[in-house]
Amino acid sequence: TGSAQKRLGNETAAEKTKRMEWWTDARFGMFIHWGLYALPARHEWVRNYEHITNENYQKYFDQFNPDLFNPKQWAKEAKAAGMKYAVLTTKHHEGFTLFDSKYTDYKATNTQAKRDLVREFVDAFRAEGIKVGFYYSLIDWHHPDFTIDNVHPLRPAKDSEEAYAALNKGRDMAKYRKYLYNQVTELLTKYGKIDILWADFSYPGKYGKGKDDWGSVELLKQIRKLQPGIIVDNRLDLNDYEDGTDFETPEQVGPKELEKYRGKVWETCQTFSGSWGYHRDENTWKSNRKLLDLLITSVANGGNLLLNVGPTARGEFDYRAETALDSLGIWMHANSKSIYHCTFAPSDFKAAEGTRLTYNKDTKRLYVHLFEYPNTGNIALEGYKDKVKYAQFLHDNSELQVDAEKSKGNSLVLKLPKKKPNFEIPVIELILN
Ligand code: H79
Repeated sequence: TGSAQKRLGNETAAEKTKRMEWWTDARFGMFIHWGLYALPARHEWVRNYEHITNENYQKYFDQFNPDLFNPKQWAKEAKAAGMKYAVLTTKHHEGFTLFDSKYTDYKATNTQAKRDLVREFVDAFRAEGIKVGFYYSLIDWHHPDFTIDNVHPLRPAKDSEEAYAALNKGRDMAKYRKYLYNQVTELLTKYGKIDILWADFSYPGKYGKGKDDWGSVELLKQIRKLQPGIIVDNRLDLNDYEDGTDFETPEQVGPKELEKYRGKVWETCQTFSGSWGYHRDENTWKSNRKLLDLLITSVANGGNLLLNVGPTARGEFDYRAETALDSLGIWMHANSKSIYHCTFAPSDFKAAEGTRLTYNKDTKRLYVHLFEYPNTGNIALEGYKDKVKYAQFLHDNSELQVDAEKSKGNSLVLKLPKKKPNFEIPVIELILN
């Protein structure tokens, strides 16, 4: 059967499915990107894009003062939007830690915030019954031992061995590797049960970094040992291992692209406006319809959506994020049964034009999402005729009658009100035989 794939542990496929069950059921989570980059407010990669030195970035550390930080409010808003888990940037590429690490001084505790912000996040979200995840950047543009590579803010203008060697005198990745290992160990020992670790990211190549730079094999073994139930993303560059990491992470891809992931275990992460950190001036905010599309299309292809908020430097969600979350919450309040514990439909159901299907295999319910609302007073569902016991709108359990005259052959024609219900994307719930 070909060459046996490398393995790290001895978990069976069934055990993995069981370990991940809460996560695949949840379908919808909140990503939170918060760090010093909230102050410049022009992208979390600002250090990289503008080639900023440690010295010139220091002003953001000095000025960091999140006087309105209230993670209980964040947790309430996540919950109201229907999100079941949240993943916070404990450290992003800039290297600043929101937690109190004993391995660095470059941490929230030493700013005007004067406290461990990760601790407060964990407590607040757990109190709302939301699972907690830690994003941890493998990349670190602040650490003195992190070697300058082709993604570093201080990279040479032109790639050459000599240029990198000159820049990297005195830098030692073995020391950084130890630092990374120590901080991940802190995160997974000091905050109780952690549900997700979201490591970010690898870019193997001549002037890039991958599993040997991070010590990924040893790191993942430590992660599994400290938190046996944890779910780990696939960005540690361990794809050679059959039982390496847990899920794929298509980032900022469109709904069409998500169809390719059907049958895999995956989560797409998406921003509201393009950047992940708070960006004051971006005017590329996704519409509510687009956000719903991403959520529904994720579930319709068997995946999760991790939707990002970038809180401001004062520690609040800005009004554009709040408005978007509110509107998702209104839809989810009425329609979340088509999301939680759902996946793609059995193959004998074809999605009618303008619809997307999700399916709950335990309740045997099929959900028809009306992306285009028919103005004809009915909808024809080809091939559904003998498979459906009862039809209703999901948001109010109002019956949708069969139009017996129009239902010819295998076609099931349902009568719909001429006027579209007051939801961007109404959902028909079909109770199957
Ligand atoms: O934290 C958020 C982003 O800041 C981070 N991941 C999300 C969750 C992220 N930003 N960009 N990316 C991940 C992908 C970056 C790809 C590129 Fe490249 C960096 C393209 C060019 C520079 C990879 C590295 C390919 C070439 C070098």
